[in-house]
Amino acid sequence: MSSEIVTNTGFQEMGALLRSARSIVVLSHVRPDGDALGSQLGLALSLRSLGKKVRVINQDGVPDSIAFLPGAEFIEAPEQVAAGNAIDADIVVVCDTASRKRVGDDVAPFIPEGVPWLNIDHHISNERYGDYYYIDPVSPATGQIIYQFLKSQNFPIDRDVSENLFVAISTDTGSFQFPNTTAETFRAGAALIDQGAAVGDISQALYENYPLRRILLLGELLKVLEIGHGGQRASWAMTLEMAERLGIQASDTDGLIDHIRSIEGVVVAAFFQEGEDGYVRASLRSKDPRVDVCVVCQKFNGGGHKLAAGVRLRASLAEAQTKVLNAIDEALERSD
Ligand SMILES: [Mn+2]
Repeated sequence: MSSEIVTNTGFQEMGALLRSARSIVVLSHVRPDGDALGSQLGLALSLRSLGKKVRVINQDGVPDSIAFLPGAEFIEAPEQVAAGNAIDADIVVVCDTASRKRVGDDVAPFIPEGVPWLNIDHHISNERYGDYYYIDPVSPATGQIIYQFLKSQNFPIDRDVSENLFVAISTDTGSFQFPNTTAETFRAGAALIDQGAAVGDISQALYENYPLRRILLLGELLKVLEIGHGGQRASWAMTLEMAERLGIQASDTDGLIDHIRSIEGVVVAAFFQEGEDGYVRASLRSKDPRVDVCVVCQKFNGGGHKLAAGVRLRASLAEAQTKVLNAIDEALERSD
């Protein structure tokens, strides 16, 4: 797979589109993470400073873990939009969202027809939807693309914009550690700190403020840890029973997979989560670019990045584990 920027536009044209718009809707994906909401809000607050009317909508609202993001109160869940506050927009911007469908079935009905879409993302599996798309799969975070875009257009980057974009980049790079982190990422981080992002406070809010239930879940997961493929594969699964007993919320599990990715000798880590909806969600991480977990997930209609991908399977937990773990083992086999 190529690692070139995939686009039918460029920062100049994107800047012109947004400058000429009066009213703008900014979206991202369901179950938003730090990069999704940080990118949405960073862009939206900058556009608001330019005098634009901006709506920020997310199907699942703001998870507690990132509710500290400046401007989080502007994010509307579909219920709020439905409460008689119809959307008028000249353009729709979608951040960090690999397919149109991941915007969410509850958001889609509120998006006005016949309005151009601008899709800004870094997922290699992005479906290139929208009238305009700018996909940079080398960028470790959509927040880094948004930063570069705002800077190129001299759009305002104040303290609130900086903090949102810093969170976006920090969370998608494992705090500037994952292999997708480049000198460009540190330059963007440094510039955002210059503009007012408080790195110590942000890092504490992100990484030293977990609810106790998350740590208790970690204890349960350690008991069901499975190592396979000669020590190259690690996996664990959260059952519905565990989630209910501990009161686990969607964002509580973000990043837990890093514990098993960090094991010596492990190349691929997998985290299975049994859902109430009859689906099993699998998150995969790879430490070796020759073992592409995006390709593994695409087998089951998921996607993401080479080293971090996910998929939802309609199956029992045991079935999902068998299917995905076999596919991982095949990928590991091919790389030997
Ligand atoms: Mn992202």
